[in-house]
Amino acid sequence: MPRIFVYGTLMRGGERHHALHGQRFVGEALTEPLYRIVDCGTYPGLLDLPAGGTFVEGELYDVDAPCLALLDGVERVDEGLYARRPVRLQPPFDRDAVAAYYYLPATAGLPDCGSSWRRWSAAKRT
Ligand code: PCA
Repeated sequence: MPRIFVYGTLMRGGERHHALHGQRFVGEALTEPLYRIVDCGTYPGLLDLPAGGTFVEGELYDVDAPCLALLDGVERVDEGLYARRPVRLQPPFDRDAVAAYYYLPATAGLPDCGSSWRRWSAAKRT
């Protein structure tokens, strides 16, 4: 079963969490400090930043094939909005093959969310 790291609207309490209905929640997870998340408006975008990124907080799920296809649709993979690619997590998940949705469009000028979309978006609402 593919294992997916979600860091934005797919997390519990997020607007698109329903797309993970019935899938197995594995646990909360942190990436290695190789990434950045930016605020794309109403959702975050994950970027690769090998030379000085931060860790990102998220959740892990084991998903079945129909769910994976649904997630690719929700994240508009075929339109080039996100790409599902391997992501590196901290222990105890560092040996697992895990994928995440990376944001593909240009991100110049988009605010940096730090390590947590949940905290960032909560602060925006207040
Ligand atoms: N949904 C996906 C990628 C960004 C977003 O808002 C996720 O939660 O991981």
